[in-house]
Amino acid sequence: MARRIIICDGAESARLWSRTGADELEVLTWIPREDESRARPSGFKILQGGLEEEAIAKLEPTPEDEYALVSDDGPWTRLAVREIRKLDKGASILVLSDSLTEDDLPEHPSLRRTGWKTLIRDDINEEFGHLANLQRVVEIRELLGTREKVGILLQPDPDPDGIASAYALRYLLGRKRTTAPLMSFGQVQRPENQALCDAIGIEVRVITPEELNEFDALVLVDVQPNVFGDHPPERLKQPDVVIDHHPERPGYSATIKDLRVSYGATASILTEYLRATKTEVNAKLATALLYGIKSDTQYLGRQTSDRDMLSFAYLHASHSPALLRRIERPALPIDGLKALGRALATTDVRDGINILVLGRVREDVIPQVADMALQAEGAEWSIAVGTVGRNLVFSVRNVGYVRAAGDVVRAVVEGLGVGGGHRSMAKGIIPLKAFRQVYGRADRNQIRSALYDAFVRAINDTGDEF
Ligand SMILES: [Mn+2]
Repeated sequence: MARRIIICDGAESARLWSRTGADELEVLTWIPREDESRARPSGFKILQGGLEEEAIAKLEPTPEDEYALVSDDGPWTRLAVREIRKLDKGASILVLSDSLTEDDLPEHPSLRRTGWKTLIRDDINEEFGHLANLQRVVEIRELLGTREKVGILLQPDPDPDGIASAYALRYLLGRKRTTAPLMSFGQVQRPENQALCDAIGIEVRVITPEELNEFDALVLVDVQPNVFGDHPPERLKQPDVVIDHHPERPGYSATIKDLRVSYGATASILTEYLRATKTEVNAKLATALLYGIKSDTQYLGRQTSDRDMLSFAYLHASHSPALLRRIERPALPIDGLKALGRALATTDVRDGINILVLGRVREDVIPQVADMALQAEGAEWSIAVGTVGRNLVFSVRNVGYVRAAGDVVRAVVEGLGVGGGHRSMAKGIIPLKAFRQVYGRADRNQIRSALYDAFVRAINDTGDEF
């Protein structure tokens, strides 16, 4: 178990530390000032031998241990950092001081300064949390710093969480698309995901497994090698870095693995990296990460941890609402708007159901119309239907306190097509051919009345008779 080695400069700081309630993993030491040798603060031991490498070595620190230096004295603190570094060049060090500024402190990559007020326990845990993230970033930067070309690999058909996280990692590494491209074995497909790339200016390169060998380092983000099948390309079995929130999978070894299964999104991990390193987060980056968390947690719904909430709140302060809107509501094509106009002309809410039949439209128009149709007065369900290629495609929304949309859509398409979804959002596809076989025609009126009847049946079916 990693310990926290606390070294206090004088009795006063040690007393304050002990008064706020020390943690059992903490090794409490202090160095008396003049005339203080008999004023032992409770729970603290004198660091025998003073502020020196040998004295600290007697505490038998391991590389996992973290340090806190409590002092308002610049020379004392600089000396302490120097002696600790002799023992462990990469040690994590937290400096607690109100009067020292960053300029008073020595250069050390894994060092953070915070004020006395963080001696209140929740804050100090938070600070150590930042410190652990900082240490992780230092390790990643060290590992990848000398590599010329770093490939950042996402799952095939990358999702917003993966795309935003990879983009943030590249930013954190201070690299450009030429030296750290975002890559996938498959294209970005869903319109919202493409909208994210367009709005932020992110390019995801589609590559073949052979092309992995062109890179001097390989980083997997929001994904682990098993996603690429039971026999992934050899290069994938030894990535340099894996950052993910999915359960750990066997069959590969990575130099650095940061897997946080309790997190709802990888974007929350990257947000913590950015915070810990005090990296400035611009509006584009904040918006991308915010959208990544939002979409992976279904707007902070299921599988959301406190960590996701904190990151979301942090990003919210600097994101761009206009940019987020552009991603979530991609521009409607003019003929889509005309189709919407025709459908709206005959809109009618019956039994809480609002069905809009759009005719032939671009597929991404359909979910946007379904979102809007739910706003009709009295509507508990909205269904937007369009013809795409040889299929009827429909998006379904509900107000949330009724039967789950996914279940309803599965019942509606049973024996006809495919469909599914979540509590309040779902999608279905019925081939026109199958529709005609059952209902004869596939004109607007027929589509509307057939779907209306099918939805009324499915919504009111509680499943009890089975
Ligand atoms: Mn994810």
